[in-house]
Amino acid sequence: MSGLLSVDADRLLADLTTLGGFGRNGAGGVDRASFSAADLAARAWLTASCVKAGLRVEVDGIGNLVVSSPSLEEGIADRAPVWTGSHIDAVPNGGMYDGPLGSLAAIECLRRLHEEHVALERPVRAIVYVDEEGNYAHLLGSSALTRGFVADELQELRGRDGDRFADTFAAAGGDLQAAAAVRLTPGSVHASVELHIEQGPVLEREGVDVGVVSGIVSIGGGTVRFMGRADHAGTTPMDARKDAVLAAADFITRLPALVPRAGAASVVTTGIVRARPGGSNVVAEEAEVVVDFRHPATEKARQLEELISAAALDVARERELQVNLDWEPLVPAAPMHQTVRNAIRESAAALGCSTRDIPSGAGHDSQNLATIAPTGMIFVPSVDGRSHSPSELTRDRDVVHGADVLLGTLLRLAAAQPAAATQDSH
Ligand code: HGY
Ligand code: MN
Ligand code: MN
Repeated sequence: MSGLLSVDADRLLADLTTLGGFGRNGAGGVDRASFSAADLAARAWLTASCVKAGLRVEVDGIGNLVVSSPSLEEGIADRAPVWTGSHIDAVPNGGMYDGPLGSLAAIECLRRLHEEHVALERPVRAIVYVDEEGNYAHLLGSSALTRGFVADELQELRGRDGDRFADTFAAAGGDLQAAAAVRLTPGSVHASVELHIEQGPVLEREGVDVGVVSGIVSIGGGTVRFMGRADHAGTTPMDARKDAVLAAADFITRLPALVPRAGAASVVTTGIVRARPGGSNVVAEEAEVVVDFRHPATEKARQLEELISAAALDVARERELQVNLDWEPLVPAAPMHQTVRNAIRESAAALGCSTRDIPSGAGHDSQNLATIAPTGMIFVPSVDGRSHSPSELTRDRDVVHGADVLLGTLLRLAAAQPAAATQDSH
């Protein structure tokens, strides 16, 4: 890139490959839930490589990593910093770019600023948020920073494998009281920008280098639990059963016809279904369906929750079972801030990268950051639009483009005048 500060491409690509090895499974996917053994090993590797590079790594009360450069912050440490980062936890059998790209690029940008002793008007810090994938709660680490949790809420959280967050977190050295005390005050972050793979087909299909995210969807979800009666599979007549799995199946098959009533942009997913007691010769007593639903507008997502709840209650009433609805708080939709979007566009243009505005159907920590600071996101193309799968792939050229655009954006934000407080409507 002509004369512009750029990332060390080989180092960034090597780090992506190394990080992708933590939790790699036999199918070529990545299993790395936050605070799992693979995640703790990855965090230890990341911390050691940051410290070796002369950076400081702090761990906040919920386990987010905060990476800074002490030398870069001399004389400006008291000013609100520019944050950049993402996550390193993965969905089950996930890919190696969703989260790690933005986390490693953030650290790489900070390393380059540190190495070149770039004079900034405010600190730049790289953040690795915990449990973005919501094994315990949607966007756990950034939610703790922005909306905050009380310790009792954290006590109740369970992972997709049924483990208690409190136990797994404590085993990793965490303390629930400290986790409940990390909430940031508005103004404590000057601006935030996250690099992420698009996880969809648009940029690749249109041959565009960089997506300037306009807004992020509202996400809701939770567990719908049908409670029937355990009976013998051989001796119980079909019309005398209270089969919780049949109720769950009936509920799930009603959802595709239901979602368009909240708008064409609605999506609903039921990726986890659990039956208890789980014997093939036992009529299921309980069936849990974990539901994920989204819409670009928060009010429409709220309407989706009402429609889905009504469907569950209808099924329970018609089949004479009990049903329990346990919804997480809705994560609001977040418009991205014009000041950050402009900085991304300028940075991309300076590098000769083509751009287009693009909405995010995926959730991100940035939608939480947007509630306390001007926030933006940079997307780079996903091959075949695939993500949340071992097939997830972003080309090296696009990895480096994204990281260089991020670096240029950080330079513009860290030297920019304070951004206006209002969020841009997208
Ligand atoms: O689910 C999502 O959209 C994100 O990958 N956590
Ligand atoms: Mn993801
Ligand atoms: Mn992600």
